[in-house]
Amino acid sequence: MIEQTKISFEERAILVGVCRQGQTFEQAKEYLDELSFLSQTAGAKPLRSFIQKLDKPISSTYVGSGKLEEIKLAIEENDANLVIFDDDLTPSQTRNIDKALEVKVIDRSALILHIFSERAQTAQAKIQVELAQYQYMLPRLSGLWTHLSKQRGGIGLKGAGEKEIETDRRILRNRIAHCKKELVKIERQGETRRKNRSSFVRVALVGYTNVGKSTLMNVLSKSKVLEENKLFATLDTTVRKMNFGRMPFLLSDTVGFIRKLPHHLVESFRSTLAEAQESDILLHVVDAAHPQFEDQIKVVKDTLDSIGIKDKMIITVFNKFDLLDEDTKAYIQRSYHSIENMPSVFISARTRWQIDALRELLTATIVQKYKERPNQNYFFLQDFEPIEGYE
Ligand SMILES: Nc1nc2c(ncn2[C@@H]2O[C@H](COP(=O)(O)OP(=O)(O)OP(=O)(O)O)[C@@H](O)[C@H]2O)c(=O)[nH]1
Ligand SMILES: [Mg+2]
Repeated sequence: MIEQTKISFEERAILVGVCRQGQTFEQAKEYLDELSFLSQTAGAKPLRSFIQKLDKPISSTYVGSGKLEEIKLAIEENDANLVIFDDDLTPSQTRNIDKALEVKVIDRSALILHIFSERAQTAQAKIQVELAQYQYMLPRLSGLWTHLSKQRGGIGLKGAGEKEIETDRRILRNRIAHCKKELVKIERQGETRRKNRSSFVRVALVGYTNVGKSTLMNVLSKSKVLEENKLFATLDTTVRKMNFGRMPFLLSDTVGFIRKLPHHLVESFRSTLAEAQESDILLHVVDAAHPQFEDQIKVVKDTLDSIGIKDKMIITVFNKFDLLDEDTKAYIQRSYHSIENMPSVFISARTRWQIDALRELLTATIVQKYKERPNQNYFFLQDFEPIEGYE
């Protein structure tokens, strides 16, 4: 029965968010644009958006009853069959909204988990997502039962009692334990692989989703990892051994971040992010053409912090400069010349503009990192020409 809760995403969706105290309406609108992009990535068609100005979401129904009526009307007018809320809903909110709207209701976390589950390729990513999904479902089981009894026309399910819910809870707990065990096995292999690489300086690309990390990986390494105008194109870490001149190092591309990333997902992706954790240098890629890029920088920093990635050498790479006018370029270059005393570069991975400047800075930083290593004789650094002849 637990499998039945999967959502099919050929849907016509209405989006709902709250503009909180301290937020501008413009910000709330951009957040909802992101939710719209997420729902399209999931395969749904966003038709209308609703934002209500509130100090914080209402505990019983997230938005007020008047707004719910408006939404109900919009559902009828647009023949919508899905409503997506921009925040996590409590089980009782889900139940109440469900009753009022009589269509499928999901929250932002469920949407992100769905996208991750569709995109996961490797055994590790699949189990990581599965684990996060079960953890998400566990406290929400009673709400899910109400959903299911409706979806199936109620036959044989109406009045599902605590007993059935308890059985499901037990099943979920068993599955969670099983996933965790499987992950430990896979992670052990990963650890060995990473240890074998430890003689090289390691560089990891990190950043908000869709900023151009994979595109930059392809430009720098001449490899071909998936780059797409979709959120969360990359879920698995790719590592490439590279040479700038005769100097070897490892470059890795990994999963992007987003605001309000479900915390279970962050937890279960910890091992995927180990590559970033153990790297010597982070290239923090920023989409300079995104209206909320400052917010995104903060989300990335906070997420890195929350998984214990601190005190790293970070080069901030402001990407997509080809999309900016001259004034904005000058403003960003002036304002972000360095961040916390660490350098920034301004590039376009698409047009290759200033890629050489990035290589130059990266080369110097890698050389420095090799030199800092105790008791290591890096012969290739002796007569290393930082720029000429790199591959
Ligand atoms: N205009 C412009 N577009 C770019 C640039 N770099 C990347 N893009 C586009 O941005 C989109 C996202 O690129 P990706 O490289 O997949 O981004 P990512 O950060 O790896 O995204 P996820 O893996 O989804 O987190 C693609 O459509 C790229 O073509 C750039 O310098 N300029
Ligand atoms: Mg990517």
